[in-house]
Amino acid sequence: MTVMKIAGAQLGAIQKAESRESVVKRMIALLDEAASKGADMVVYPELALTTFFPRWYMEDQAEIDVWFETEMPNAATQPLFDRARALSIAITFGYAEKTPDGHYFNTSIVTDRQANIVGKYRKVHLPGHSEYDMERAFQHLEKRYFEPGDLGFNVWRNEGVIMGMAICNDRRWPETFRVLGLQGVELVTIGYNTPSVNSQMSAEGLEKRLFHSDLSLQAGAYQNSTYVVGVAKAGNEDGHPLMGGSIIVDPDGFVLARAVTEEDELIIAECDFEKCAFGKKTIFDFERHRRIEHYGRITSQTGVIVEV
Ligand code: CDT
Repeated sequence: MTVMKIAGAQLGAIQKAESRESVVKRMIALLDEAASKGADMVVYPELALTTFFPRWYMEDQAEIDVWFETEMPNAATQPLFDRARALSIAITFGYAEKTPDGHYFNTSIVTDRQANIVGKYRKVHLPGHSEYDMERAFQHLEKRYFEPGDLGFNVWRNEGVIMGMAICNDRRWPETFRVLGLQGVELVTIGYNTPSVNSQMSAEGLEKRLFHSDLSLQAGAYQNSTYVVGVAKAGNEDGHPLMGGSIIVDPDGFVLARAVTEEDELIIAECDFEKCAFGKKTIFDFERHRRIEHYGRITSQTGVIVEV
């Protein structure tokens, strides 16, 4: 039986001018707080080391490359790995990755408690657009700066638990969770940067966005009988608000912990992975109940085909 205390380390705003070194100090402060609360693992957001740069339109490759990491760990993040090892806490966080052969991904890694990287995921579902869109009040240029992930949705047995990762927009797609669920996943960690209310949106707009995030994370957890930890980068980044709403969800879909601010904030919950077994053996016993002869469209088509 494996029980782990899992913490979500929500990060508040990171301004364009804030250095990676400064952000890593904030991440270490949250790691220390997690250690003081007995955490075994800390989950950080998508693109945790910098501002959410895909909101900025750039053409110059050198200007773009500034936001990418060419190795992990590197000089800026080594102190985080060192502290995690010293505290014996596994970590997972997102960053922009440039590979040695020049490919660009929105990536996350997970470590064991000795700070060894044991898993890597590259974001599959890239939202937004690739060219400057005059119609939009705010740009979301992930399709410009990243290629779709080429690693698929994998799991790793880490610290005795079957873990998988997804990133932000991936959480809105049931396929993400089901592919992980089919590999017996027990913990899905998901960092995100989701735009929040701006001057053109109402408070109801924010309520709806938070609801959709909860709905996606809770449904993914329940329908695959897995713990899910969703962690935000939140707050106002250079005039661009990001919503908070980080949550830890149990395999029944219930929220165990929830962030209440849009700042650096730690949430924590004890996760008894034995609790994943019940759903996997009963209502979501995939082996007994799935009818794959009717699921062909899931992998053979992308858009809607109306034939009637
Ligand atoms: N980072 C990320 O994937 N954000 C998206 C916002 C999409 S709005 C164009 C999300 O699904 O939260």
